[in-house]
Amino acid sequence: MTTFSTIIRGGRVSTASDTYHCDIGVKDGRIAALGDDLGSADLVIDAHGKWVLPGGIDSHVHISQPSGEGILMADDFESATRSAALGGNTTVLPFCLQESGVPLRESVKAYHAKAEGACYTDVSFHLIISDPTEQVLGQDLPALVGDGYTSFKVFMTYDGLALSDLEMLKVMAVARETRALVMVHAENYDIIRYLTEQLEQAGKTAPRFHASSRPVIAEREATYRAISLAELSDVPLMVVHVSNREAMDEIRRAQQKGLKIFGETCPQYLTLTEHDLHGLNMEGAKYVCSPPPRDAESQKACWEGLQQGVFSVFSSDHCPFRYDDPQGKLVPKGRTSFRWVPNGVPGVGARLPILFSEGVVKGRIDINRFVALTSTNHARMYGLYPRKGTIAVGADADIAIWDPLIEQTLTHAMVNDGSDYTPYEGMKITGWPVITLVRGEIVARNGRIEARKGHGTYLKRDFSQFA
Ligand code: DUC
Ligand code: ZN
Ligand code: ZN
Repeated sequence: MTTFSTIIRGGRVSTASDTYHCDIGVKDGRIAALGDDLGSADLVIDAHGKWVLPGGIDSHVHISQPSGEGILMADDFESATRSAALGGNTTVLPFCLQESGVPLRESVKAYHAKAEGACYTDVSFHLIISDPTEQVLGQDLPALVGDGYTSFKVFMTYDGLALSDLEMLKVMAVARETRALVMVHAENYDIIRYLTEQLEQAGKTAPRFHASSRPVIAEREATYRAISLAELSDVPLMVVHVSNREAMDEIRRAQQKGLKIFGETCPQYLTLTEHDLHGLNMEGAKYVCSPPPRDAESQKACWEGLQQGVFSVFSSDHCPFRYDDPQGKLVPKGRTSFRWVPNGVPGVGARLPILFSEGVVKGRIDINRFVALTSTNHARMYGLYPRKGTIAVGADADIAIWDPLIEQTLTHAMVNDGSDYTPYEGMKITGWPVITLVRGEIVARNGRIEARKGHGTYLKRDFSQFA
């Protein structure tokens, strides 16, 4: 009888703090030993010349989320977690949206039904609170936090989603009471509404005007306001998808004051600019997301935020709509104005290779920061550590084995999600995750899925380490 089900032999192992050469012995889905000469196993994976890293945790993805009349999100749980696994991820955290007129618990149940038996990676849900009624604040939310839904997102913009400051304060009070973590989409709703009206009246309705309707000042102001509300409420806050220096500086200032304010940025803010929305005809719709990609100086700022620790997590904000599809980016109303183009870009499969190639290979960040930004800090932030997010005895054997030398040109086929494009098409990428193991089982190898659909399980989460 062998001691381990799997041994990963000869790789260079990195965590958020250390790098060392060792073998990894896996048993019952967990890391059972780290060392040399671990003996025999049913399966030995040769990792010489490879990096062996904690599997990616993408704590900001949207999957099968109701997105408005006539619009269909491009990914279900199968296709999204397929792409995630191919891109080196082992856990993803999508959002369960509180739907209008539906009891929150019912929305959660329905969302579980969509995920059940469909996933290749592990999953856990954040909630989106769109209507903080007395019932939600007093009963449903505290009960759901107790059941392991320990983080929720609030929006400061969008019809049907935006909360007033008063409502945000009430949600934060529940977070304070229950130790939940609040995530915020920070853009000033009225600035966007005002500018959208002005642009439309001037006939400026093409996708590129999406960026003009959501300037940096709208993001900066809302970021400052959200931080102020969190300070008043004495709760930690995660400002998601930060796109520019001014918003980042608000977060940095709060951190320097000692507040528990955290920031996230995403691949689109490192690699795209407003110029990408200027494509011919409707091509710019492919890049419509919020906040919008900005300019080269904003990209530089986002890199600094990653290097200096202002941003603790790097997520994809995977929010996929097909391009050439009347239920996607080319929804008929979207041709009449940018305001109706579904917001979001796919990225769950491309996030890690982009940061590895542009960050680690190009010397902007070291491998330990890469691991922290893509895995460990997500686990700490969202109550999954130390089961997830590191390579240590006792942790789940969630591991991505990277070939650091492969040079490829990114195509949509490589990320293989449910959309019909990637906004990162044509990028030169060095390094790729060649094997992804979820709880010790090979889920993806060399661009193919090997596990059965349904290997991924639901994770009930603990509290954030910061709440
Ligand atoms: N916010 C997100 O987090 N994702 C996509 C669209 C949006 O506004
Ligand atoms: Zn958002
Ligand atoms: Zn998002």
